[in-house]
Amino acid sequence: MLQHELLILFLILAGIATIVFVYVFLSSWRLKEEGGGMKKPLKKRFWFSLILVVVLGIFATATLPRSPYFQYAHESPAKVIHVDAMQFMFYMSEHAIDPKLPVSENIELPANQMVEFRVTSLDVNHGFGIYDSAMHLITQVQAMPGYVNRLRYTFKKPGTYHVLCLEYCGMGHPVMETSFVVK
Ligand SMILES: [Cu+2]
Repeated sequence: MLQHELLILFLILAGIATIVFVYVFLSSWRLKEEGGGMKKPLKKRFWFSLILVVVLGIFATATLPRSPYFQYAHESPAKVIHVDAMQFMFYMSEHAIDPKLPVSENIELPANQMVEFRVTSLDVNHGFGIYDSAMHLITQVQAMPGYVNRLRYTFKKPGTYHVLCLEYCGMGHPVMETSFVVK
């Protein structure tokens, strides 16, 4: 919800900035007729910036709705998985994990339904990277002490998925991994 309000606030501020921009440009047009106004290289830069803004605007409008944040904003997950990273392993559970006595469970997730991982760390920064059975990275999020990062994803294919740490976290980093099953 907050994201939506921020987007509207951003659009309003961007609109105001555009109006000011156009006003300055038009008044420099007028100055030109009076012998002042923008110098040539400045005018070129203006057009370049304007085209850049329009192109980026079109790109953002076309791609932002497809980002997971917008796509899943109003959906609730079929399953929530808690993930606690710790040197040098991952704890995964369907229940909240006790940091003093972390316990892992075997995880089975439904295919074609959105699941949410709530990812945090019990010590240093780690990365929570999910790989498919062919070891292609499909999605990832940071595991940070003091923060819970939510990663929402819909698995299309059943199979075994692997989790690797994506942030160098110490000597045992290369062996920091786990896996779960999608049915
Ligand atoms: Cu690591």
